[in-house]
Amino acid sequence: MNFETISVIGLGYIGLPTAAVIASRRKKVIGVDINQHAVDTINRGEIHIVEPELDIVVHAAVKEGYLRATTTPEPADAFLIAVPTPFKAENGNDHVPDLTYIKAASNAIAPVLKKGDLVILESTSPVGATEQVAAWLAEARPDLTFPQTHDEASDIRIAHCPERVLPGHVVRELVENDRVIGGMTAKCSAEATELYKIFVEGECITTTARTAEMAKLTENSFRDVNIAFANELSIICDKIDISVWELIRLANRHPRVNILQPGPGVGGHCIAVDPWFIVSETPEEARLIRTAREVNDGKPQWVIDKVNEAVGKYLSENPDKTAKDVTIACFGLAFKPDIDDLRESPALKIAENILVKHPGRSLVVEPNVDRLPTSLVNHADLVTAEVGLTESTVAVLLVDHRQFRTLNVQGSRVTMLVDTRGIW
Ligand code: SAJ
Repeated sequence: MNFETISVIGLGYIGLPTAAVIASRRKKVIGVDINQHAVDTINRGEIHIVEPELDIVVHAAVKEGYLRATTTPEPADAFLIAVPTPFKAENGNDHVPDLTYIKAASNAIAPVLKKGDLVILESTSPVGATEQVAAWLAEARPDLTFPQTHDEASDIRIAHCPERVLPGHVVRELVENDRVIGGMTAKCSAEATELYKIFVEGECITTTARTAEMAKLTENSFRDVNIAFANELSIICDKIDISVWELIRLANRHPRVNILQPGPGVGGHCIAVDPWFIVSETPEEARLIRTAREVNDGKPQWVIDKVNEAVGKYLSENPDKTAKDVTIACFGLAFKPDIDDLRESPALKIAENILVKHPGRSLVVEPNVDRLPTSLVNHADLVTAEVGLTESTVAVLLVDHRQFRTLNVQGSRVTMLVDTRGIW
């Protein structure tokens, strides 16, 4: 199969880097997004998201004429769908996968599909979503045949190939990581493999669409369960007065033990979401996966309680003071170190909860943003790390950004410390 033109639907954190990397291999790429601002930005050779090295790749691809963005799908030989899959509340279940964006993307490309085209679903999806895409496309295009009815002889090939790249390392991981390729038929897998071979240096391993869907959910659930283990340990150790950081360092000396790091909770749009797709499908069986989600989702409140305890302790040791005299500084708002992404961030949630209610002075240190989010703008001042340390009574470390690792906290005037990352 010769892929002359490849279309990427959804130009976000995954779609845009994928489109740009394919274009860098001198393939014509048409990026499609409903966001006119994103489309205009990309067509100027600029980017609307933060990801190292991406600006250079997009700029070159647009300048050399291989990448173009538009709001309306155009004919292509292959379509990669990379749109969000959040969850929604439905019939008393708060975490049902929401396929609205995938359905909209399927309906948008259906009119331009032609015999011989390949459609790939990259969005993280509940098991069965690829078959659902095939059903939506077949409904919209009764003049074409699809794998669910015509097997290897179908006009259109369909596969699921989940993205697995780590934010902050996307451009490298897109090329280097292995890909799981789940075609609805063997031919679908083979053609999808050919497409990924254009830019993937890792291995392309084929399986069924359903197994590929489950593989992605499994990877993120595995990480969530392991982080929950670390977070639970941190709560246990706090109660029995043991340093969890030292404990994990020691336990990890065992050749078959590798405990992850506790923190203020699990953020981002993947690890805190995807395990629910398994729980939602098999609620009776997915007991450990559900509990891990609950442990990690409960951690921010535990940190908030710790901060309130620290303030209470300071006030009881200083009876002449009131809460108004206490300055609280939160260090970090992002969902993980060294990025500017505040979406689904436990650090932001904790900072909002503490600082919005605090009657005294509130400070935020976040070296990766130049202004506070609207939820905090009237409640706190964005300051440098030095100001945060010199002027606070209670310092709360929420994200282990590299700038915070070298701060001289012991030599500062901070009276109370709440360190959720163990770097101070
Ligand atoms: N975290 C901890 N302790 C740890 C590791 C992480 O508290 O030891 C927290 C982070 O601070 C953050 C959250 O977990 O709040 C998630 O961060 P992450 O770096 O583990 O993962 P993401 O969400 O940035 O990316 C994950 C990756 N999945 C796996 O590592 C299995 C990535 O490869 C996926 O492509 C991505 O999800 C995705 O898009 O699904």
